[in-house]
Amino acid sequence: MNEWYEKIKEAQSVEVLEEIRISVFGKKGVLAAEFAKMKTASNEDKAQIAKDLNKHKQALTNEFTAKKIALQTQELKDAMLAEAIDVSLFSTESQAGALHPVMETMDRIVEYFSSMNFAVKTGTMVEDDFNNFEALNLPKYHPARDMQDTFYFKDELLLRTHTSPVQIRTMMSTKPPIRMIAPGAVFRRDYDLTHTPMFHQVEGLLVDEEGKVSFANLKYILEDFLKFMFGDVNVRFRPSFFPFTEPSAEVDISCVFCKGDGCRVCSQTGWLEVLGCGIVDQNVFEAVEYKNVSGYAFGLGVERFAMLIHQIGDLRSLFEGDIKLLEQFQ
Ligand code: 2NL
Repeated sequence: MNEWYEKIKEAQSVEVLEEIRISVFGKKGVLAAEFAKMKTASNEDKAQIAKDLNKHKQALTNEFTAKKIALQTQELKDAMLAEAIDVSLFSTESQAGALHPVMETMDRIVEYFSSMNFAVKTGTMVEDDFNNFEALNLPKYHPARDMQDTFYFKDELLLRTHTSPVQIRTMMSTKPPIRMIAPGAVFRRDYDLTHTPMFHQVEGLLVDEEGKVSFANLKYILEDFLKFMFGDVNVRFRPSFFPFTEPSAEVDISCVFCKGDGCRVCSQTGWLEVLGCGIVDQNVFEAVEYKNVSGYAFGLGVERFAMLIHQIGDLRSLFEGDIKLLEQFQ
């Protein structure tokens, strides 16, 4: 009998203890076997055997019950530890949004010109023929007005092809001097590797008394602006043509990819075109009935700036809303 006290004491799990219980207290267990021996015992011995066996039965039951409670308590403790949730841990990371690279670039452009005291003005995307074309020295039958290039509604309404109408409307409603930029979405019927039907522009306009505004003023501010945007780059002005400025120039920066050595992006020239600008054509001032003034203006494509700043190869990837692209700009 005594060995069973040891076995109960040393049981390592509830299952092992259960096997012991069956071996001791079960129908075919040791206690049953011992009690069975009473049948063949003499009458004098019977009482003593029964007394001893009942003492063991009681003692083993006490041992068993105590051990079972101890083992169950321990197993519950182990399970709780193993499955525990540490409420002091940080939760799994949630996805934070971020500004789209085009908007971030636009904000930086606005930041520069705001610091130079340019007012920021916006208008509507649906415009009319006068403000989008006529006032900008783009008369009827000018090729830029072609149905192929412009989204037209009925009644001479259209989607603005540049943000210049914001500047025309400002001049129509405000006396000079003017110092403003017009950031916003513009629309052209164009879709390929380097063109999307909607893109963003920032146009600038400065108007003051006749003789007060020079090409040198324009060169200074654009050079300073481009260094603010692209860092330590070289800047050059090339003669060009726009209907609304005379003289006009296109502005290049030294290639941000090859630093001017020549590569695929700059077509081996070492230069990247980033801006158009010029001295405001007198025909524009006539259209808005401004007299005895001079001014400069410029225009740029924000997507192109964003691509050069972030080294993005394909313009269209800016518009696909692919989370894998956007995640890189957190
Ligand atoms: C370009 C060129 C340019 C302008 C925009 C302008 C506006 C008024 C009067 C005169 Cl109200 N000019 N805007 C002038 C020169 C160039 O943009 O390449 N844009 C992407």
